[in-house]
Amino acid sequence: MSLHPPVTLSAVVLALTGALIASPAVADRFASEPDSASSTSVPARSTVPGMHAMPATPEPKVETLASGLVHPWSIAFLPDGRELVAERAGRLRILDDGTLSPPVSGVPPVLAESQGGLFDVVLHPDFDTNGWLYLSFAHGTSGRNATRLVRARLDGDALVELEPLFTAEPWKATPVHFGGRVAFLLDGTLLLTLGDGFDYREEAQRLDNHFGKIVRLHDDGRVPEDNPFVATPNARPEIWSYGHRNPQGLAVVQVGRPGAGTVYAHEHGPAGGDEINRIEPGGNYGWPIATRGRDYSGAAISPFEEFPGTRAPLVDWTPSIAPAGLAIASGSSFAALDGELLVAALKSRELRRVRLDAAGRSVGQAVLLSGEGRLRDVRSAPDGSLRVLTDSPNGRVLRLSPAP
Ligand SMILES: [Ca+2]
Repeated sequence: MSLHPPVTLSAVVLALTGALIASPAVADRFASEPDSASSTSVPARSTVPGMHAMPATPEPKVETLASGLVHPWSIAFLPDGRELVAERAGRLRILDDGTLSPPVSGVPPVLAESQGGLFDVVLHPDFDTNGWLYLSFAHGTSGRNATRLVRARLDGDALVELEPLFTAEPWKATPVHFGGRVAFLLDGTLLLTLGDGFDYREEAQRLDNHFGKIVRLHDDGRVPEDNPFVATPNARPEIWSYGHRNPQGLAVVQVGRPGAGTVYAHEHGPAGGDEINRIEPGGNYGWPIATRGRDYSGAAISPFEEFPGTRAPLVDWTPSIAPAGLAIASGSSFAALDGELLVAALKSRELRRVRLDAAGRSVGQAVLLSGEGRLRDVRSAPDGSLRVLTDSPNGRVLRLSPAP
């Protein structure tokens, strides 16, 4: 018997894992994932679920502000009117009056494979005075990676003073289901969404890891003392909510709005079971115990669509639309949309409006935009217009405003 059997076993497992991940057969394993580039599924409109009667959708005016972006993932608005666009390939660009800058220097290396890459770019609420911007991305290799959050300052065309703030643990061996959305709460702390890594879904129900979680941090990465599980033995203290699959939409109702501070997130189900949830501290959002989704094989994941102790979604989309970005309409120019959730969808290739009642139930859905391909993100711009990012190797930034 070897003196070091664990080392030998680990080496074998690592080698096998690496070989498996690199093989086309296993890459195809993720082909049904709506976030994978190989996905080309376009359902007929009649199969799109969840549509209810709504007041007539205003026909927006659509302008293309930029094109030629490689899978743009998020956009942020600088105080001087310029916009920052994150491309999944690992580049940050400045959009200035219709002109895209060369890539900003100083962006950390990202794992730009499969679903990995540069994800969110979000400004600190006090960006005007402190200059911090936050980036989330896939860090590592296809066989050993994690979602990471950093902050840095923008100095001209460079990121400086880069500070790593958080890296999800443990590392995973799948290049998919990273989560990666970031949003600040009204108290100045921030939330970061983390996916279940696809192969680790049971871990979403355990508190000793970061798979399938939303975590909450101070703006400098410290753990807030009032996080819900700081006193729970063996729990990761960063956890804010758990039981998520792959949350790629996150939005907070802003000050002065009804329900200020309310947090909404959406997440990809497997085949079916896409959800919008209202996120509350300590909440268990059910995955994979409670879901309406099924495995891509058609096999049941769980016999339970609801389960005691888990939060039911506000909205379930079965079949899936593949929600990938979320904004809350401010109404400052799209008065008809005021307060609605706006969802960018990959698979159904649409920007969807979701109207909620005071109890948070979906009382109406409608399509605001379609025909532009897979949509990755939607944001409310300071002037009340919307930005929509198309998910493509030749991705675009669209500006939506009410037609005159
Ligand atoms: Ca759920």
